[in-house]
Amino acid sequence: MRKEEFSRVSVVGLGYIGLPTAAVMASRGIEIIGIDVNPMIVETINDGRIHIVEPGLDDLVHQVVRSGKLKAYIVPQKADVFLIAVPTPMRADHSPDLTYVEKAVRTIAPVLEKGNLVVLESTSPVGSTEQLAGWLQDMRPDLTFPQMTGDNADVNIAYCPERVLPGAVIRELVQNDRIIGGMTARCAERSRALYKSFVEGECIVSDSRTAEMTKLTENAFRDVNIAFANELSLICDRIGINVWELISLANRHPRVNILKPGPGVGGHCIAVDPWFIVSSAPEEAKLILQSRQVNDGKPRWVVDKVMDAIVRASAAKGDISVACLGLTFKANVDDLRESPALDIVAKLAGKISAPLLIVEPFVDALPKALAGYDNVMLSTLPDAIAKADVLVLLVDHDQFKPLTLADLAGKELVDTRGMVTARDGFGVGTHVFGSVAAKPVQDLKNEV
Ligand code: SAJ
Repeated sequence: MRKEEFSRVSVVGLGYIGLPTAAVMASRGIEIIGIDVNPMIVETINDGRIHIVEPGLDDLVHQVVRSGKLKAYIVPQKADVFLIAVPTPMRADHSPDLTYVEKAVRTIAPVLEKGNLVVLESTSPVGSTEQLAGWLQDMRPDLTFPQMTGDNADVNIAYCPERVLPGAVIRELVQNDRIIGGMTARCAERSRALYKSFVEGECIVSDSRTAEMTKLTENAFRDVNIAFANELSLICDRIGINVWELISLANRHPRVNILKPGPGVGGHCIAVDPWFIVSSAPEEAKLILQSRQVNDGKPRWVVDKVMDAIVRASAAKGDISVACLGLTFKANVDDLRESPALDIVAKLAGKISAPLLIVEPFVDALPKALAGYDNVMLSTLPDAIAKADVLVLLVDHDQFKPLTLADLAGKELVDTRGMVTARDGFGVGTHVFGSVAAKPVQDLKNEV
């Protein structure tokens, strides 16, 4: 496969995955046509700027737009390859919604030509790549597709799931291994050649259904393991053990590696993808379903703990203020999608009339879910620490890490991430302390 066959690649969907992928490929000298339905996004990118926060992406996009290798459009353009990276959300009943994939297919169908390669990157339920091929067949009866003529098809189709970690996308795009699921051997080989033009990790070939399930499995694995940690945190709270100490000790075993409890699981991936497995095999996916329920139940549990802390603080001090540190779904990103922290703050806002100060270095304004509450306001970290009687640590942003127990003396503390509870070794019980006796943890070097 010669490199010049992919001299022009169209990336459909310029979001958290599409834009970094487009920019990295463009930086390798490939002409990239970015397509997005949002005129604001197209304009921002063509200006050399970005609409999301991702370390290193700003500079890269600026550079490739200036060199002319990346240009964004609203209308589709002809290309050698079409790479689809659009959202695949979940419906209210937890079933997958492929509407955006279908729209992307509708967008590219008119400009598709013999010799093209179409690659789906969006996280999708098993069978979606074949579904995409079926839609293309209906829309372009003049062309042949892999399900019709196998390796002799006019258009090749493959599935290659993204697997980059938000916050480390640029590095992981290049370094991670990729799984490439071709509808036929030729589809897989052509896609492999495409990815090898910018991926330093291995590109491993499989069929499209296995590749789809691989992606879902990776995120379900993480969800199940986080659920184990979250369940432990509930158990430890019940029986008066510091879960952070417990995990750090258990992880000293050479074959144990427990993840971190937290306020719940957020983001558009891990909180969603396991449901795609559950909806494909509801009878069999029992552990995966249970893990989703454990993780989804955690925000409610944290809210109950905060309410208990509020009751204690009010009894001791009368009028009190509450501060919540962090709204995003995890540390050092600006992403609020499926954020348990935001969910917890919104639930608290609906329950209390005391001032609720929010510290979130990655947002400039309160999100919609918190608008309309007079007692909820954005605050700075020093201001929140000075005023709060109840402090809720929800996201372990780097900006919050220097906080010590001494800074928080005299406050009720709900530390959902073990930010100070794990490091400073304080507290019987998992999340709530201040009212319980201190129990030093001697050795937390083996961080969880
Ligand atoms: N979390 C915990 N405890 C942990 C680890 C994570 O509570 O020990 C929480 C986080 O705070 C967050 C959620 O889980 O709310 C997910 O965060 P994450 O960092 O584990 O994962 P994501 O959603 O940012 O990215 C995941 C990654 N998948 C895996 O690690 C298997 C990434 O590689 C995928 O590309 C991404 O999903 C995706 O797009 O599917």
